[in-house]
Amino acid sequence: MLEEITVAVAELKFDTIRKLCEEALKQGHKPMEVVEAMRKGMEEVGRRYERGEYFLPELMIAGDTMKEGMEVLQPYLEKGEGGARAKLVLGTVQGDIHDIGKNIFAMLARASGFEVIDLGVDVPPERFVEAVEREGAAVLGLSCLITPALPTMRQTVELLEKRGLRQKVKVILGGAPLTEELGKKLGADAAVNDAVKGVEILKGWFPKD
Ligand code: B12
Repeated sequence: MLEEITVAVAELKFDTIRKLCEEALKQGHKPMEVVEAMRKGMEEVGRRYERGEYFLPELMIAGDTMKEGMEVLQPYLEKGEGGARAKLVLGTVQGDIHDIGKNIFAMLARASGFEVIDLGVDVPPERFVEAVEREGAAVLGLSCLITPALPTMRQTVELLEKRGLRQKVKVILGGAPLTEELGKKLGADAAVNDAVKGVEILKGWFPKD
């Protein structure tokens, strides 16, 4: 079933994804297993794009297909613990408009009791820093999927430092190209390519009292 979902995303089967996700949940698969199956399909879409078999329109249909599937899963992912552990400002960095992974992380963080202020996509460093200051956020989460936009993550951290806010806020980076090592180079406290791991890190930073 999960494999079928991966193939459906890779083959851009927008019309069947909803049914497949519902079926997988009925069969007892966890919502995050279904998300992961779709994410694998997206990886295959990326490979086909690199090989010149898919073009921009196919990337767009793939994005819509995964969003359609996420609509089925959203209510299950949002079922949460309630209460607020900490405030998190989140967004996709300037130069990048990918938001599916960011939105998944936002849902999971909310379900774990974090208040998420989502600034959307293509967010310049200045807007992130302003929001952290205005909201008194304890965490800044930055998402990035394309390598040319990675330096903006570093610039955002540097601007936090300049404004004297870096000590007050934990910075977590996420997105397919991120590794722990790269995260360190970019000046973050953590970097992951998996939303579940990201939320585990947040919970470690802000345990429930
Ligand atoms: C769908 C897609 C699109 C859609 C995006 C739709 C949308 N609303 O997001 C559209 C069509 C808009 C698009 C556009 C482009 N894309 Co595109 N796209 C993809 C594709 C196929 C899937 C991305 C995706 O959603 N994956 C599924 C999600 C669930 O995975 P994820 O994002 O990694 O998120 C997970 C984790 O990383 C984590 N996470 C994510 N963010 C955060 C944040 C935090 C704080 C935390 C803790 C965790 C976390 O949680 C998620 C769940 O575990 C990828 C292929 C790939 N291999 O990723 C290419 C890909 C990312 N795109 C690529 C490119 C080149 C482009 C374009 C430049 C194409 C063009 N010529 O115009 C443009 C970019 C425009 C721009 N300025 O941003 C390249 C990037 C190459 C690179 N290394 O730079 C890729 C890798 C394809 C490829 N193999 O070449 N794309």
